Amino acid sequence: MAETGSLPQTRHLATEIPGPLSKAAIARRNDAVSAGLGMAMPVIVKRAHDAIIEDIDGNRIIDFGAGIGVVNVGNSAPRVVKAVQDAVANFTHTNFTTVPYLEYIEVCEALNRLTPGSFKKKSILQNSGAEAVENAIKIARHYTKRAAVVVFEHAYHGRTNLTMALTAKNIPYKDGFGPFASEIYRMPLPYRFRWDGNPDTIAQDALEIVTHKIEKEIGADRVAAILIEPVIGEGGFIVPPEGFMPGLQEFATKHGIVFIADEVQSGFARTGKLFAVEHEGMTPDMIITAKGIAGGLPLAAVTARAEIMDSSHVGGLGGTYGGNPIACAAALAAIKTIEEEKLVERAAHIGKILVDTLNELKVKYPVIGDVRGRGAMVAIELVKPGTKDPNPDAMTKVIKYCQSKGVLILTAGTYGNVIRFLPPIVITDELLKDGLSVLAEGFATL
Ligand code: PLZ
Repeated sequence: MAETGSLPQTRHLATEIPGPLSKAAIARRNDAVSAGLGMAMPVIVKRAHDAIIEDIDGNRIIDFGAGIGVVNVGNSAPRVVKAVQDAVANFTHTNFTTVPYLEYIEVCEALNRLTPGSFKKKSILQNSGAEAVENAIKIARHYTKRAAVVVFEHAYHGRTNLTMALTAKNIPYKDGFGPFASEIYRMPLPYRFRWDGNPDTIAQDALEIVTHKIEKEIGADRVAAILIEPVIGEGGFIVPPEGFMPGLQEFATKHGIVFIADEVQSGFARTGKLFAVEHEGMTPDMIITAKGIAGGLPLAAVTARAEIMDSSHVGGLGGTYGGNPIACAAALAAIKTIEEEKLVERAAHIGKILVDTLNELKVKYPVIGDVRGRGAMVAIELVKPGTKDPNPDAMTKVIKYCQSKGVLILTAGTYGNVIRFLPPIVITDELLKDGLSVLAEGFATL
């Protein structure tokens, strides 16, 4: 199904960016909407198909962000649009714990089938990644009858009170928003680019530090869960070194700790596997999914071993909208799109183009300190040339240049110096290369 709605998959500048209509609408935005919300790109969207966003001035912008890794199957993916239209005409809401419906059951069946691990699994559905993370911790605590939760440096898990506590970075996520939930313990993360120790033994060394800290500072038998992003997302697309996560899971299993993978950003074909943990052949006890699961509709899930999911009392889990039928229909269509359009393979192909091109740029521009990622989840970290000092100014200049030429690129990183690439996985090679050529121009202007 190569339909692209009615939007040509080419970049086109009709006005300067932002154009006059966007400027006027953004003035209204600033007047009506809380100043606490950021704005990555100053344009107002009119419609979007596949990897092109058209703004209200008629500019066609290349989408390298996919709504922060959400529309992996493309903006307004044809199967998703059709499924939503059909579903909304049948019923809009009953609440699954009032009157159940098949779409919810089928999404859970799909998750239980698609997530790694041949053991019996069960799922619940929620509205957002943060809500799913909250539920994952709730369930793991109830199951283990323990309180402590282990998280890592550079982690991002959401903006609710518990998930702010789980998140590492103060500005902008936590500052002034506390007090935060207790019993959260943060461990060092082996961040290869910034690791002082021996790069050859990084996984083993980090593992020793972390397990020692858990045993001596918390007590392994007090820990309910170890929670980690298999590719650290907002923290800067850091890939934990091979062996670190499997070693952690082994430690967790030995001590009766629930090992949880937060695949909210890395999941659903993004990294060239359906789930990022598959790169190391892992089968986490529990997997949290959201974003890419439903092609742009709000849906999230917790999937885990059946005995963990069944440990809560009846009525202990729930929520008014969790697993909304329209979002579930969208998820079934998104999953079908991933399978039928072979988007897992496609993500690996996109990743190769990205990494090859970015490595060429790295040779030419010493401001690029590191190129890293998995599949179509790739980032570059910008530094002051010849050092590892973060260079957020260069990042801002390059991003602004790209925006002015009609390319939307997102940032990330604890030090605010990472440019991340998360295009819809249906992006054509031509459009991807056009966007990357604009990026190269951006580096040339520095
Ligand atoms: N876990 C790994 O990446 C969301 C945040 C955008 P929600 N990341 C994008 C922003 O600035 O608010 C995310 C994630 C990981 C959890 C979440 C939270 O998912 O759907 O935003 O709640």
